[in-house]
Amino acid sequence: MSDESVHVAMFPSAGMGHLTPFLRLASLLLTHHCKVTLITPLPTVSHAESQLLSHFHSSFPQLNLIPFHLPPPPSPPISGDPFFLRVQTLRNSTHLLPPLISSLSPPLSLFISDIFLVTPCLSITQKLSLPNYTLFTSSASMFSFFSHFPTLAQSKFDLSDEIHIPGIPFSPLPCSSIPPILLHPSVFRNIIMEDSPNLTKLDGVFLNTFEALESHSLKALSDGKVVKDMPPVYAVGPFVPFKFEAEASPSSSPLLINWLDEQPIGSVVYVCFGSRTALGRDQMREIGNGLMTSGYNFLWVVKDKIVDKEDEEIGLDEVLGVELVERMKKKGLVIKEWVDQSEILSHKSVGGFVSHCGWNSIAEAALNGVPILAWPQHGDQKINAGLVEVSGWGIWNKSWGWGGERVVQGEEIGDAIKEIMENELLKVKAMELKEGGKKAISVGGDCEVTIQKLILKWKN
Ligand code: BUP
Repeated sequence: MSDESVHVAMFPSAGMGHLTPFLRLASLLLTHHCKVTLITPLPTVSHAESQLLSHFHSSFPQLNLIPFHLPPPPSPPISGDPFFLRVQTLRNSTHLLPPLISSLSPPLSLFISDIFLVTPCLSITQKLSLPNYTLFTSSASMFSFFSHFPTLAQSKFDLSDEIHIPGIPFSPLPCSSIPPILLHPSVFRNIIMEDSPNLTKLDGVFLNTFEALESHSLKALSDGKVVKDMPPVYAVGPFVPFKFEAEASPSSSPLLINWLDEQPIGSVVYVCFGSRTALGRDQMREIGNGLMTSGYNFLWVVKDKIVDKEDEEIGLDEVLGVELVERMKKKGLVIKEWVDQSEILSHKSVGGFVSHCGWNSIAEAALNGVPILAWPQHGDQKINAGLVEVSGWGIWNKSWGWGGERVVQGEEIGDAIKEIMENELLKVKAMELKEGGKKAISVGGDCEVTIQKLILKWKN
């Protein structure tokens, strides 16, 4: 029976990289008998988001889903990226929240907002005397970076310098690891400069991470070594897919899973660059060549456009060329639609993951003990790649640069794939992390203890 004395409102921003961890945290709170109200920005930017939302609602009919109908984006558009535009529209629209949340019953106990919405949400929750937490959707290392960035920005660093960021275990790091979008005036630079100083006004920060993966950063954050007066940081990961999440994806179809079932244990390379990264076609063709020269069987998720709605009309032959598509049929599956990545990473035949290092992907790989070939493309991904490298369960070839900086050739890609598939040390470390992750989410583990303590606190 639901104990509704704790009522949590959750407000995610745009994209699967944000919605997925929000829904996984919501499922954790629902299974601990909290009442959860999900404020749902509509229309969603991608089809994947609307499908996931609908599956989530059917998995948890007790969820209170409040549609948050958005006004049109600012004109002229401040960015060409529809996900960035959405974040800005959300930030401009938080004044619409009070009528939606102040009449909820029972009254809200707390509000969890997306990390990109900190300042505008605080301005509302402070007026309503409502505790405000945030879910940071990347690593604890990246959270350290986010928290420290305004100090760094004032220091007028030189791009050839190394920078020291407290809380990052592989600090000092080269300036080339700073998300390029933060090096010049941009929507996100403005957001981080405005929001980071306000983190201390929050009641707490949730992270999809765990001790065995990020003990260094978690300790530095809690000890106030990154920012003085940091609110409590709660490591409640690695998040697990909610029940029935798989049904939102065609990969639950027997075809893909049957194919994986037929492959030897640990023999398949899985390749995916996340929900909003479309590589150049030249680069994709080199990846195809690299997969073929690696000699391993593979499962590759191809994306040609940032937003899935625009990807639907374009066929694989057009993106990769008929000849390559034909050649690859002998060694693998190439898919140009949404798959259930968690299900794939948990399959026994998958032995390596070529990843852009979006944090959800990295946390899913850690939970399943899959070694990583890190190939960061933009944003937080070099910082996450650094963490993968320093933790010893993956490799990162820094000369490949950011996505699009140069076309990495098939031969180099093939060699790197062989290394992740054959290096025993990576496998051992990946299995250790898997154990650490399983322990964190087991009965009586860190995640459960933290959530239970919080629920007690919220009840009082
Ligand atoms: Br594509 C794809 N199936 O086909 P990240 C992605 N995912 O389940 P991103 C699928 O989307 P940000 C697919 O498992 C992960 O949970 C994947 O999040 C899932 O990267 C999520 O890894 C992708 O954080 O978001 O999409 O680039 O930019 O916010 O990191």
